[in-house]
Amino acid sequence: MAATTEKKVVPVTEKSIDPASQQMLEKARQEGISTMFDRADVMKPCPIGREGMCCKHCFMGPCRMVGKDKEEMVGICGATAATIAARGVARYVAAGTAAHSDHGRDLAFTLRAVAKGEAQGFKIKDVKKLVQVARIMGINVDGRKTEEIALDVADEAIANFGRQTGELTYVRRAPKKRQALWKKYGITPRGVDREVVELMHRTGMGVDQDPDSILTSALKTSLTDGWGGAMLATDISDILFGTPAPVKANVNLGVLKADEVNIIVHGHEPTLSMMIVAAAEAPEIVEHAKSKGAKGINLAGICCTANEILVRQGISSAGNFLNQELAIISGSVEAMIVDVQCVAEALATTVKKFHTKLITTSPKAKITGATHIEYDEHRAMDIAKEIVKLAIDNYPNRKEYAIPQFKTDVIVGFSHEYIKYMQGGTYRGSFRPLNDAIMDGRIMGVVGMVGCNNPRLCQDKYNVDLVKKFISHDILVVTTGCAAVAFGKTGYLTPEMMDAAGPGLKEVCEAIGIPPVLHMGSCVDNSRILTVLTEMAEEGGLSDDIGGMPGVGICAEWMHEKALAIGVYFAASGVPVIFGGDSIVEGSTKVQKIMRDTWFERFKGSLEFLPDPEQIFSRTIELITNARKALKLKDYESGKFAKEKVLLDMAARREIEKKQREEALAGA
Ligand code: CUV
Ligand code: SF4
Repeated sequence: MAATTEKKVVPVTEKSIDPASQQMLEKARQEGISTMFDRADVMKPCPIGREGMCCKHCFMGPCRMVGKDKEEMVGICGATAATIAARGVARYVAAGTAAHSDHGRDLAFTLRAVAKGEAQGFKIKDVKKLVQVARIMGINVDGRKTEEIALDVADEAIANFGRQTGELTYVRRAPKKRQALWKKYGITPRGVDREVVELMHRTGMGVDQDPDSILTSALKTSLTDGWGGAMLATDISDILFGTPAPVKANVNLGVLKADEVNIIVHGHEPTLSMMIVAAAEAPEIVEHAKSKGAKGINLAGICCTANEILVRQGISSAGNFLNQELAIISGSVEAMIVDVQCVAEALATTVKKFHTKLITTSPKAKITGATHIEYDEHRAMDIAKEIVKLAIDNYPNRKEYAIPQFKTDVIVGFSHEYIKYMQGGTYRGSFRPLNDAIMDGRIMGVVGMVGCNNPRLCQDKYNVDLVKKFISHDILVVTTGCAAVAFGKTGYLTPEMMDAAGPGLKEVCEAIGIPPVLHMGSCVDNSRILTVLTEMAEEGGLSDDIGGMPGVGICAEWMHEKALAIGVYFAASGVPVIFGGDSIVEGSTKVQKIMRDTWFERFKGSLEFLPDPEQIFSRTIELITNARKALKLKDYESGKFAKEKVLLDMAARREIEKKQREEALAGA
């Protein structure tokens, strides 16, 4: 009977909590277009690989550990389940580190070209940041030209990749205690390339075969991401394109426009997209768009290319990872321009049903069926204009389209510099107010919520469920990447959302005028969170190291290997980290214990996997409570605190008002 063979279709409401996504997914299904959402139901994950129990590091295998006794099993070479699971994690970390670091390396070369006057259309936008970075690097700045300093900074940055001995430059930025701990356990990183290559070597057939040793090496390599490639990417992007400060923008598919040429930039790098922003504003280009019957050019982003231009220029974001196919399915996108990372190959098939042009631009990332227009920083502006023109010329080809009418207001762009500034201004900016608020229990702790969408989980649901609970428990949330966009779509990135926060957090948000959830940028900008934690440690009153802070890192809907590299470098830096979804080391309790318990004993940072948001929440509260206890901070008890606080607030406010009146009278 036909009915039994028909696959049960999962309702769109179980696929995403985002009404725009639901609407586009409905459209896709009606038009018979396949998406990641639906393919996730058809393509069941390999259960062996999913729990870290498949090894394919040599051709005697692949060897699979299955069944009840898998932890007692060995591969043909004798590799244990624990070794296999640890090697799996390590290779994820190597690949993730490579991705962020290659991105950072390209930016360093761009800075070099700019310093030498060879990069068309680029200039150094934030000289103050350049000087600040140069000082950290130990580069002389006195009486020197901007370009000279920039060239030295670029060369020092580039040296971090190929460095064979010594230390990564930014190791010195970490709290002293952290540096000592890294030394003690032998994980002070050398150069990025060296650590990635070594980790690939170690995890090959017949090399490092002690799970603890393999995982220690993964910690070391991940540090070249957080304190290397990613941190350099953040700093150099700030130097070239400006350090973010709060800016208003819109988020979600509703940012696409009916009567304008819609161009989407997608991927991770800011360089070409920044140039496209400029190209789309050039008078002759705008004129050209009008000559084709469009009212103008509308630029929007997806994934972290979006975050880069969102936090710096207020360019709208059309959404996060799972929105990429949906934007095209709206039928309203003239061109989608992609660079590197998180670009689904499926786009090449999806665009065939529409007029959309898919344009690849990185020499590292080509997709069969896409138009390749290669980016070259020496001719960046010319290339940007060529691409925008191509999109404009495609506007008359637009047929039927349906733009979901959902978009939200957001305030984004909380760089660590701005977070410091907002707590006291240019001269008195410090982390004192934040530390004080944590010490006296107005803020219970800080949680970093980062990472992707994953079609195996209902889009945005896990992140949003958690953020709601955190802020109502007076936990300040800092966020990046696709998680940040999820919070944007649901309204959490507006100051008005302070009403959903607990009384203590609300008071702090009110005093400074900030949302309870701070969008700090793209995935490489997770390095900003490391800087914030370091400054909090140096400010005093809490822990004198990143380790021991009442803070937790959460990656609830992750999918990319980069996310795992981030999780591991946070652990190595002293932050307990929780990942959502299934555990990639489910098959080995030994490896789970090393990553959760042994790492915590050594580094006060850890990585664990919890599938259920409820569990993630209660574990987070437990970790923060334990940290507060160890620091002997005032008890935080939600509820009791809330009541006390309200009374106190009323009395305190009356007291302040009385004082103000008296002062005013005295002055008059
Ligand atoms: Ni990296 S967060 S899907 S784009 S890595 Fe890509 Fe930023 Fe995840 Fe999102
Ligand atoms: Fe099997 Fe060992 Fe080869 Fe892995 S390295 S595939 S466990 S023989």
